[in-house]
Amino acid sequence: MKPMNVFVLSFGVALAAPLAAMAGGDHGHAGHGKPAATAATSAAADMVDGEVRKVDKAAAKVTLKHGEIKSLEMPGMTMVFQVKDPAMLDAVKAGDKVRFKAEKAGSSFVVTELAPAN
Ligand SMILES: [Cu+2]
Repeated sequence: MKPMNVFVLSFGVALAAPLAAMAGGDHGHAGHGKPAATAATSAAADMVDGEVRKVDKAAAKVTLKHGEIKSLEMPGMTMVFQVKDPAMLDAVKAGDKVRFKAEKAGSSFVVTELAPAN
């Protein structure tokens, strides 16, 4: 019976390891979005990937599904942004993949740069 006990023991260890790794990875979510972007030193480091959901040029607003925005300490989500200049919205439409830069202005967020992703 001894060999069986050894087998059960090592199986238990092998199973526990990946579970521990998963739990740890979850906690790291907020801080470890895109290592490549962190390494970049240019202004492009602040650019965030997003996808246009809705354009409201009359109100100077755009709804973006965006990835993590480190500078605003915001996780990925879909939300409405003001745009600095409504003319910025001429270049994009719903469904477009974009890269943008946003900053906090009072209680709202303003997109200061917006460009098609490709
Ligand atoms: Cu957001």
